[in-house]
Amino acid sequence: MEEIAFAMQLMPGMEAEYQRRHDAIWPELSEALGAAGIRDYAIYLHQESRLLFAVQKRLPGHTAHDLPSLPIMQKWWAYMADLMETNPDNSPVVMPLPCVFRLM
Ligand code: RM4
Repeated sequence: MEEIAFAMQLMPGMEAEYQRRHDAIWPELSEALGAAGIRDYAIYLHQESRLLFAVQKRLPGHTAHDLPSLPIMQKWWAYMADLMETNPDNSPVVMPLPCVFRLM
């Protein structure tokens, strides 16, 4: 299973709201992520910079690249757009984080 890490940028003062919305994540969205082959998805917050550090595993044959076209994903991104740095289509600006060390 491959592991992917990326960062996203949270807006000032939105930490609690970001947490609140993820504590109440829509079951349809969780299901869509799972159906796309995403597993063990965690998002950490660097409090000083408000950088969100996301790490997820992807099953072989995953369809994560199809997620942006799903209505549920687009709805979630529209809902989250007031909290995060986004692209014109409401998707979060994603900064890839290459892995530089791993100890198994
Ligand atoms: C984040 C962001 C990501 C999504 C997670 C569940 O705030 O919208 O794109 O994968 O939520």
